[in-house]
Amino acid sequence: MLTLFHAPQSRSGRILWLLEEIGVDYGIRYVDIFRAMTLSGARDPANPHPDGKVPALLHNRALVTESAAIALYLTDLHPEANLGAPVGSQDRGAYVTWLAWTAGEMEPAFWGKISGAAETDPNARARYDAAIARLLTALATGPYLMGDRFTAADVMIASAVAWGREYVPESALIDAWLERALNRPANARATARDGTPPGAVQAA
Ligand SMILES: N[C@@H](CCC(=O)N[C@@H](CS)C(=O)NCC(=O)O)C(=O)O
Repeated sequence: MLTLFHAPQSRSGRILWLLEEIGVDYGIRYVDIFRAMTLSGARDPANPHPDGKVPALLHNRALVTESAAIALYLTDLHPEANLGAPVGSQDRGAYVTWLAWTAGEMEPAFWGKISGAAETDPNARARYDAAIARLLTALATGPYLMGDRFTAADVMIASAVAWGREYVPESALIDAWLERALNRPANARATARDGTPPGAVQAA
């Protein structure tokens, strides 16, 4: 049994999308989180994540946290979905590299841009420029990050880029890739299950 601990409009949305892509049975436990950008919400005692964050995935009694680790865990668990790359396959190196890159390089690089550090700190600027260059280089071959095949790397990175689109340079390549990825039926199903954060104004 797979259970995703999820908070609406947060990083766990990308795992919701991935679970829909895989097409496996899963349950969602909606939990509250502290939201630093709006100073709202609070750590939820029902959330087993050791830091009170999302995503957290419970597979039977095994707890997995960190988006990249969860993506790897799920695509290894369900190789038939062809969204990852099995150990020993030709694509494995590139696949684990993309997943580790999202957490180790892309997110810190984007936060450097969002916080303004990239405007004043040459190291933050270089890290951001390198992240954008790596994305554009992959998409110049495309149509997906790993070539012809849509993978969980596209889920992870497209969801982050879509969230922070204004912090990523204008690019027809990026826009076309985002459209291809975000228009997938599994993303629509995930969006429908995403939910509304507590206290948010509901659309009329
Ligand atoms: N590196 C973690 C980051 C998780 C994270 O920061 N999640 C945010 C939601 S977008 C959260 O749960 N924040 C609650 C808190 O900071 O207490 C991952 O990718 O899984």
